[in-house]
Amino acid sequence: MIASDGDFPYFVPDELTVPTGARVSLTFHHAGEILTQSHNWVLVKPGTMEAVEKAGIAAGEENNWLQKNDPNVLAATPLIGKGKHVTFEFTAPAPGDYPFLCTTPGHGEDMHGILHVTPN
Ligand SMILES: [Cu+2]
Repeated sequence: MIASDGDFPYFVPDELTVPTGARVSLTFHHAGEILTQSHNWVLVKPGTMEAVEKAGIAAGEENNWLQKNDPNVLAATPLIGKGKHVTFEFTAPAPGDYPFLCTTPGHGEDMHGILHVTPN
């Protein structure tokens, strides 16, 4: 379970740990009550957070603030509005530290974290 920090653009928690190869089921909750902006949760390859964010802004909101088939994106939820949940699954990648962020413009600067993938 991961959530936004109420109406603030932060993830709680901002660090997650999973074993490599695991099928991960994660529930993401937009805990805002006032904020009308949507959030998503996007897992990216190390070192590509800014590139994914820029490409997402160019792609626009109609594309979930994500470039279609962006090769740097490993997993992503749809955008969700305040009070909403989304549960999604992805397979944990090779061991390493992977950044995740919200690609709504202006959020990524604060709204990001790290997925630690451990060896089996
Ligand atoms: Cu956000």
